[in-house]
Amino acid sequence: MLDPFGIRGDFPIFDTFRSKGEPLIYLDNAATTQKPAVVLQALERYYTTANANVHRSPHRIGAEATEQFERSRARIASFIGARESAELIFTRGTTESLNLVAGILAQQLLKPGDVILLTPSEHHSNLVPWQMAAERTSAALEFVDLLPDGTLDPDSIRTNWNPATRVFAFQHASNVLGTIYPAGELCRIAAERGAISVVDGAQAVPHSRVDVAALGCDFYAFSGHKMVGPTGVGGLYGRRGMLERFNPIFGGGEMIRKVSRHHSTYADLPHKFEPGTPDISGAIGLAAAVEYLEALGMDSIEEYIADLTQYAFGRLQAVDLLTLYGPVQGRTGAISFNFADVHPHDVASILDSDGIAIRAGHHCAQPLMEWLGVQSTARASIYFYNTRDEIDALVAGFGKVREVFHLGH
Ligand code: C6P
Repeated sequence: MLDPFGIRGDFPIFDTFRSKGEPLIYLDNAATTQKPAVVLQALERYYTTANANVHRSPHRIGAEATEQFERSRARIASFIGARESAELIFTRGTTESLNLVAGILAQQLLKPGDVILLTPSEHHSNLVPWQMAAERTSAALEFVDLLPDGTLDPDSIRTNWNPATRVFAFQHASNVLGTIYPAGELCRIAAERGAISVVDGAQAVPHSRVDVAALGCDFYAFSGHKMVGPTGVGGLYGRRGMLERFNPIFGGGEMIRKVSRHHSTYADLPHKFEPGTPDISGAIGLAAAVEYLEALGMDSIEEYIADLTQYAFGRLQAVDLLTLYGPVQGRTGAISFNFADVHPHDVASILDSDGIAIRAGHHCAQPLMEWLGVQSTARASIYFYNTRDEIDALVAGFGKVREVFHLGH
């Protein structure tokens, strides 16, 4: 089992708050995670020892920057189980990755009458780009049903499959319900029926060992900042066959082989999908994050988060007037709830006055809020540096909310 107290020493922000004498109980990890010193040092080291543009400059420092950037790609690609580093496109994060896939498929695949299949629990990042693609192509959006606890029934997806489905886009884990969906089985259903699978892995990669090749997905999107990496960098995995099949939709420097006045040919993978100067330090910082996670062990991280989440669920279930959403088992550390009829923003503000940081709102999943029959929820989300003491403090915090709103015990 991981030792969260030792691990917390790796994250300078906890020392910063301790030395200010302010508590920081950070339970907003599904929004973004804190950064360990090794990631911050990797960013500084790059800028102080090897800063240059990549793939362009003939000088030594340019070669060094390119070498570090491509080594980072290989490290991250291997972390997610890609067969080769050319299958990893650097992007700004999950949102950009999903927009890139949806834009490509809208331009080069989808036709009127085609179906894009989604789940009702998608983050707006895996919904709005498909709405745009549907508008552009006159394709239709369809949604699978969620079971009452927010899980999916693969058999009913098989039974109700519309043969016009060209794309099945779904999240690997929900940022609201915490549900982990059976991504491998869903990708298989799509593949057997000739549809392209697009997986939003924003909430899965930080929590468990993801192996995109074993999942058999066509595309897989993730963000660095939710897995102790820097903001502004993430990735789109694309199976080689898929990435070769499609042309880039953004043009510019370094994604070309030959440019004449009226025509261009494109570079090899992965560069044809990476126009312009990439986030070099971000990629290097993300590789440092991946190394940090691997040193702790993704299996140990998953086990620790599962254990603490079960502890949190047990304690929260015992809190009177608290409604919890999502499944008890088979989930990540994102726990959404409502407390009596107190507005989630008020709950979050009162907890914040005790140094407890949680999120409140629709969590960029408005159709899911509609499905739950609520406007918004509060959400505590756990990562591997959280402790049982912090969960206890969260539970105690509801006492203060009760007092402020004069709710009975
Ligand atoms: N969810 C949350 O607080 P970006 O912003 O591109 O890094 O990730 C977007 C995204 C896509 N899919 C899922 C399932 C997500 O959870 C997120 C980000 C954050 O829940 C910010 S809204």
